[in-house]
Amino acid sequence: MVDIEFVRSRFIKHFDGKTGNVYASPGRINLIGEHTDYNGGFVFPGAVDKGIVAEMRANDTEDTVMAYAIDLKDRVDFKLGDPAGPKASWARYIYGIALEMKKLGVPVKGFNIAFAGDVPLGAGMSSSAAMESCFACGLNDIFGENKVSQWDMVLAGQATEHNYCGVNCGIMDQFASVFGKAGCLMRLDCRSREFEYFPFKPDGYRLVLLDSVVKHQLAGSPYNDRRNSCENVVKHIAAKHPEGKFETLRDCTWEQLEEVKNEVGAEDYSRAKFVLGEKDRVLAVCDALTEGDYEKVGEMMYKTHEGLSKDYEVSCEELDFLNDIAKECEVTGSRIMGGGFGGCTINLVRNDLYKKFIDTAKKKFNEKYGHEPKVYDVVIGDGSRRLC
Ligand code: GAF
Repeated sequence: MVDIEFVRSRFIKHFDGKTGNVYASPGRINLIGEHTDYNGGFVFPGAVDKGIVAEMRANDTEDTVMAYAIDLKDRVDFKLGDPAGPKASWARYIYGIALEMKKLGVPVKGFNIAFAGDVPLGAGMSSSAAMESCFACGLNDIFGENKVSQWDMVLAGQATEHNYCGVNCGIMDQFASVFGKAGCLMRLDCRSREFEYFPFKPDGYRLVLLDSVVKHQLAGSPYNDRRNSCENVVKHIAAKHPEGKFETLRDCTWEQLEEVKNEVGAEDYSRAKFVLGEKDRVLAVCDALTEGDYEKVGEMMYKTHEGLSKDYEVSCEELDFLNDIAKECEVTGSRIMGGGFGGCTINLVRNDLYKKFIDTAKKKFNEKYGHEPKVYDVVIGDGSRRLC
């Protein structure tokens, strides 16, 4: 995590010299369960030891926010009452979450905020959810007597994406950032919102991310298009079965999907097929972990990659290349992580193969693309909290 004193020194320098409270929220990894959250399925994420640290303080104005993005050296001031909000994309997360927290009854007034992060941007580790949950945690503490529940903060973060940032995401990223616990993955049922902490210490294995450095960008149509495809399939199935209750693909069976195959078209059919399979794979991975069967976990990860690449079509050449290298090096499991369209692969690697895998991936990737992938060893950390 970013050093508190570093953030504090900038907060003092850029505002009136006074200090505020400091909050931290992490990015996330996800072992398996991709694009299942907005389909009411299961996900299996954990928070990481990298994230966003923000210092915040009420500034005694009615609704003026003075915000400084330390890493970008960019200052933006705006009013919460301005219906257009700020233009800078990073400032829209602050504007959006403040308005969403107001909707939840928090009497947010003007405040100063400076923040920095060490979760890589565009790597698919959800720097945006880290921002939303960090700012929500701060506003809840400063203006709301911490009355807003953790789940409501998750939903406020998601609503910020939907209403101010153009991404119709699910709840996985904000959930992981708010509820994360060091050393644990979390299996979340996105329909019932029940979840369970899974201590994760794979004996003899480690998790490592390889960042293709292809910038993953979810705003815009490709992510939302996938979601629309899934919803379209549900609509068709529901029309065929007026007696049933079909809210998401979670409520649909393989047989029902086959019934609408010709009506929905090949693209929507393939996407829904991936989602149905992915829902089952999360449960299979949880069982395999309980039994210490890491080979099975790995097998599921490769299947997920294949589905994300061929059926869901959210991979890219560089990520497929990294996945192929993992296979060649006999890495136990490897797949695209997060929304896709760039970012990282997540790899479950036996300790004795780790060095060979990383060296090979760096060398081959560099030969093909002219730069090495970045390597992040996964450390599973805590969720949103006040630091001081
Ligand atoms: C992104 C979204 F924000 C999540 O809600 C989730 O859908 C993920 O892509 C894919 O699993 O991170």
